[in-house]
Amino acid sequence: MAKILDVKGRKVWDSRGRATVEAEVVVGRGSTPLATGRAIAPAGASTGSGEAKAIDAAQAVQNINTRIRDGLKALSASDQAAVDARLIELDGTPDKHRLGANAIVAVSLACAHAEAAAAKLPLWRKLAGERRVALPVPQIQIFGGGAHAGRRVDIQDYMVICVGAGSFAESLEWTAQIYAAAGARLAKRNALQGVADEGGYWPAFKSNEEGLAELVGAIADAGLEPGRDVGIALDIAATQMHRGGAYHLALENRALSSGQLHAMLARWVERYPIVSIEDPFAEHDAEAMRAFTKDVGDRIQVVGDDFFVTSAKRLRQANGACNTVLLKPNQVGTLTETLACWDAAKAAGYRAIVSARSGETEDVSIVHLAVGWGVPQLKVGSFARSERMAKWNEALRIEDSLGPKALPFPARKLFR
Ligand code: 2PG
Ligand code: MG
Repeated sequence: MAKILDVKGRKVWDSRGRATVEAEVVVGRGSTPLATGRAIAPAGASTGSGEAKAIDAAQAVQNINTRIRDGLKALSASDQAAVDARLIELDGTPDKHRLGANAIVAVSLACAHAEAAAAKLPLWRKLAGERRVALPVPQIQIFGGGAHAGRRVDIQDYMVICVGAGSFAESLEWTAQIYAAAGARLAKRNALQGVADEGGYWPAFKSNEEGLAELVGAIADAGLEPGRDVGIALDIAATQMHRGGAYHLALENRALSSGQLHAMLARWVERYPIVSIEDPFAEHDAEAMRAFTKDVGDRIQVVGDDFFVTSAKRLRQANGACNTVLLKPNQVGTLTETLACWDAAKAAGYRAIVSARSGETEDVSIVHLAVGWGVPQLKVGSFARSERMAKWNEALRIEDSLGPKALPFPARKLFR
């Protein structure tokens, strides 16, 4: 059984040019190294208050090179739960701020990579064991707003889900056409202001609803049928617009009560081919979340991101709020806790989506988690910028390597 021989931290840089943490874990037998695993912590911009806390990257690196290395040495690398339990114990705080959630998530993931490398398996295969796997259905951003684009529009993510696609590769083919069509439409109207943090277009819309109309137009321009071939997914990231008990739509210069926001979103669900809405209400507005799920949850996914912060405990207490959970390893800190949230979701009959953060890197670990754990959806940002494309391309490689051995692509089963 391979043991952890060494753990090393390093300061590296993310897609927003901000410092982040890379970890390397060396595993071996006796004192002979067998394999090294490496992972990088991502970072959010629209974070939930219940998230595990990242600390200054230089401090997090120092913690890896001292307390974490000393604490993990000689542990069995194959026992991910024991490694993660040790990390939690070494930190000793409920929100992981002592060692830093960025230090902890990088080490936890690097350990999984090292273990897979020692077994000479891709990480997804190591996680799946003998189980057959499917590629996850991608949610791909076309327009970016909110905290990722100077709040030029209030809605954070306008995304597409290729509900009629027969494979991951086909989803990307369609998305490429939609992304190009959307850019051309905006450029023609002089409404293209650049590219937001996750690679989606940063648009000059006059209202938030205009983004929906433009998206439907772009899908049609790409020669696809809105609703039948391609559905719309939104991340309202409503915590970001909630102040003093009201939801502020800055673009439209108005503030809405929970009930008014509910009515607006329900009208959008009637009018547009929406299949998924994330964080429609703020993280503490559980009553509104429940009422909305009751109203539209039989037709669309109601996704909790800030609302659940990848916590199995919060999911078990959801009591009818949302029907889908976003899984972000750095929101909770370790792989074991992320997997526990997915297990809790399955037990409660909730769907799940593995998600990247707005600050990302070339690290593609989350693709392996989605495939290996059998999570049927993946959200990685838009269809531009290499920190996004690296992940989509990794999924293509996995699909290619599986060939006919893959389980059927789940898009049509989930959404039609
Ligand atoms: C979200 C994520 C990714 P952030 O809200 O879902 O889009 O954003 O990483 O900034 O929290
Ligand atoms: Mg979100």
